[in-house]
Amino acid sequence: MSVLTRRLDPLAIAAELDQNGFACIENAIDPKWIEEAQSYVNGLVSEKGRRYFALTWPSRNKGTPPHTLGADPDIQALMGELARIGCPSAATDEEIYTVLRVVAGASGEGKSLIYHYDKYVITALVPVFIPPGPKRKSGELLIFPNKRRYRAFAWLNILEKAIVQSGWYRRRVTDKLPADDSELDIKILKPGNLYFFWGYRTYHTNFPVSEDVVRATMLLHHGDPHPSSLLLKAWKAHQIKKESRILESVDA
Ligand SMILES: O=C(O)CCC(=O)C(=O)O
Ligand SMILES: [Fe+2]
Repeated sequence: MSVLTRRLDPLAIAAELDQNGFACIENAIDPKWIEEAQSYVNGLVSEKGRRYFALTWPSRNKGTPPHTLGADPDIQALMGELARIGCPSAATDEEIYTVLRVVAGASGEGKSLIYHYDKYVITALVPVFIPPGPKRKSGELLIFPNKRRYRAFAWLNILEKAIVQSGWYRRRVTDKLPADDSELDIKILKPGNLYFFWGYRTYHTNFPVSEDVVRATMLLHHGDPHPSSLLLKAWKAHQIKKESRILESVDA
């Protein structure tokens, strides 16, 4: 059985992302999965202590909720479609990149307001624990949707990110945040819902999380607009071909 409660239409989601920069699919995640993911995270928190941690590729641990999610064929197909619609030239042959992000305790403070663009075309966000709480203190997601286009060159992306993800730039953005929430695109998330945004194009971050609560999200990223190994891959394929030709001629 799929982790998704129903079939989702990638074209409709992509259209919404182009228009509004964000999509919320209500009750898209099987409640049973949420329950299992919550007890999985609780286990991790009691094992690691109340601090910030992020597990990369948690989906590779078989028998865990992150694996069930990452290995779900419907989710894989949806992520592939969305990545191709968002950026037709992006590489989508890689395994979906997953992160389980847990913010708990005082160390979460330093991990907030770190504005960034994701490396991949599409970001899917699956909330596991979302604390209720005071405004701008419960890890709310803040987005500046579809702020940039795909950059034609990887080096341009690197250069741009070096600027807009630098300490002074981030501090400036924070200093200039309007006090009025209605002037900002703040997303209040809810476990059970599934959220999407164009991660590569959307400048985004999280507000701090007060010390006494736990916030946990599963992130899925897919579609590499700058597959660095494209040239390398082509060269390798060429080498293999050349080699087989050599072998053929030796055999002959
Ligand atoms: O946990 C979240 O709400 C988003 C985190 C994020 O942007 C990321 O891990 O790339
Ligand atoms: Fe992100």
